[in-house]
Amino acid sequence: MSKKKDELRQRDTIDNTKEAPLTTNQGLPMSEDEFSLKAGERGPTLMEDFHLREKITHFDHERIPERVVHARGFGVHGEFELYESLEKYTKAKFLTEPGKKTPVFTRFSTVAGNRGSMDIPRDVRGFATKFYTDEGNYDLVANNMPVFFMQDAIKFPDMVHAVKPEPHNEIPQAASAHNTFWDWVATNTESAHMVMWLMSDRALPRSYSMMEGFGVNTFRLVNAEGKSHFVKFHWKPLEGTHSVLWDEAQLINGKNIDFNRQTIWENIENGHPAEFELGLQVIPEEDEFEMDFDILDPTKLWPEEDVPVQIVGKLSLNQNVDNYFAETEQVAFHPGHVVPGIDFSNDPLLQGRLFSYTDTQLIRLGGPNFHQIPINRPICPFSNNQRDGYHQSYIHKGGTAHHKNHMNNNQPEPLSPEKGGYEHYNEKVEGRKVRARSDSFKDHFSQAKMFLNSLSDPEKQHLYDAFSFELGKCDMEIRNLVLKELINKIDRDLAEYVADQTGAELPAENEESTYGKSSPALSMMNTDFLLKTRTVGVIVTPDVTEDTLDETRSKLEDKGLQVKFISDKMHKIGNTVLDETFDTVHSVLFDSMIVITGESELPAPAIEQLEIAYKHKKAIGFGGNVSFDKLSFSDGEKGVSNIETDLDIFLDDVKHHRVWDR
Ligand code: HDE
Repeated sequence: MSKKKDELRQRDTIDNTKEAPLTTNQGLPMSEDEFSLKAGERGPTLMEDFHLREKITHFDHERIPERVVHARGFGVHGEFELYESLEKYTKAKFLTEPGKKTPVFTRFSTVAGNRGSMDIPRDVRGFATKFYTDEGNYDLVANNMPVFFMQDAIKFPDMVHAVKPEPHNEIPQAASAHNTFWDWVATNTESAHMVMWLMSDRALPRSYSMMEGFGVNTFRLVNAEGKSHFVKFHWKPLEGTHSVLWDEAQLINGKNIDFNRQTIWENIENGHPAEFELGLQVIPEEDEFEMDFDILDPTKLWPEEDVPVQIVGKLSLNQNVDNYFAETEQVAFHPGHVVPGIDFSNDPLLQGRLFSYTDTQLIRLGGPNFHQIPINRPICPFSNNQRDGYHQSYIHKGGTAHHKNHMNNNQPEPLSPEKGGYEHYNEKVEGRKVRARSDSFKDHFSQAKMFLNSLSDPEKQHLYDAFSFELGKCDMEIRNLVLKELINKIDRDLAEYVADQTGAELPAENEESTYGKSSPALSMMNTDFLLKTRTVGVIVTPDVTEDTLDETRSKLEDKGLQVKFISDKMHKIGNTVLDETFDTVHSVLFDSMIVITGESELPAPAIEQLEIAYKHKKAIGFGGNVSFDKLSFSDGEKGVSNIETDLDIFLDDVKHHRVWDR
């Protein structure tokens, strides 16, 4: 983290780890903080007890409204480093000085669930980053899916009402609702492409550092000469893009509701930053109409094979917050927080977003001065004539608060574009006022089909099963509606499968999209694979030796794996106390499992957990005298290897995330 940011945070820190007297909020040291002031030891409490009143009143007001969407989030500090100058596209300073490091704060989130909900529901993930640039804060408010449910912001409240728990009984929590969501989807088929992403494994990220980020909306980059390019922003995770299985997600949510946030927290504490590269897809303004879809349509992605992603810099999230509420909860993002050289397109979803974010902060953070909260403050100087309001924390000196002025030499003074003042892109716009949508937005199914065409077999099967699961929760009327209006118009095979699985009616006519294109970049099989940050649970019986434990740990940790020893109790073997028991963890919480025994037999929970790891296609290693008698698999099967003789094979299986062809 840059020095500047540290200094800024320093100013607003109360360090409770240091010795200090306990005071009231007015600074009055108190001699007592356990007993309220009473008339006699057994008597009534006195109204004059200002300390009690202050403490309880503050407590009563400790909660603020959670975000209406993206309520459950997890924030991390870091920095962004630019690889090479992008001056041919933009004049944004943080994107034109090679090697320039900009402090950032990123908040990952789920969308539908409330603040206390689980980490791995089937849901979209938010990926919002605030860049504290020298020219003001720039926010890249992204998701882990490149498209959205609708083409026009006016539909957002309807969609959110439909996707959140149903209004009469508040079921289901965190995931997309049943009847209401699918009713909305079937009656608003522009959602078809996004729904394919939501039913895919992308909705179940293994880790926040193993998912892509997409700015979704089309933005504009403007260079010093005033030339404009349309742009889509991407984050590419260095650890690759990987997901858990649906069955696994459901078990993880029960065993550790904080799975994703704990993973990133612990990785950072262990010195493994979450790393992503920033990518840009750029289309010159004059090529606006060259694609077979409208590039302003947020339900369409730009296939990476047609418009390559240029990698331009690296995001390294390397520092956990000091305080969740002060930082993660109070951070306020807005796609309208831009810097010179970054501008907007007429994407009708983006246009609505530009209104919504400030509006929501006013209610959530309680007034117009939320930009003064330390996590939201620019680190460059800022000044204007805005004054007063709730929670004003600056003391503005001087006798004027108006522009233009003579009294204060016209300060603060707007800067010309040449000197760095923001200038809106001089786009020519004309038209009649209409409530309508361009015909170029009318194709709802081609890219939904392209997404399906691009998946590997296991990914496709997971998507088929996800549709069947989700529609299986709906009334028959809704299942039939979704099959008829949506699925049958994307893919007949998918429609047949879901109809068969859910007992719904298969539409008589095949109306599937005939779009034949595929985009290999959309399959997670074509992503990067890294061993770093992968975890292994090592089941041991109490009769293994300390030497075996030491040797196993060091050879696995040497390769970057994170190791936990598990047994029926946290046995002390030599000087080593085992890390976990079959109750405190489960194989669903690890990427891979190893089992090592002495002469004793495997206990029942070990067998259960190994069977589940096997079912979830995880790499399984073994050592010592393990007997496979009570297991349904054995030595020699794919993804089951002896770590004493074939460690490299085991590690390769772990690195490749799953043994799909087992
Ligand atoms: Fe948001 N969105 N959004 N959104 N969004 C919010 O702002 C909204 C959309 C995204 O970690 C809210 O501060 C509208 C697309 C993220 O704090 C709210 C529309 C994308 C976050 C809001 C969209 C996003 C939000 C709720 C359609 C992907 C979490 C709390 C017109 C690019 C930011 C808040 C954080 C949060 C409105 C669509 C991403 C209500 C009206 C598309 C990552 O202002």
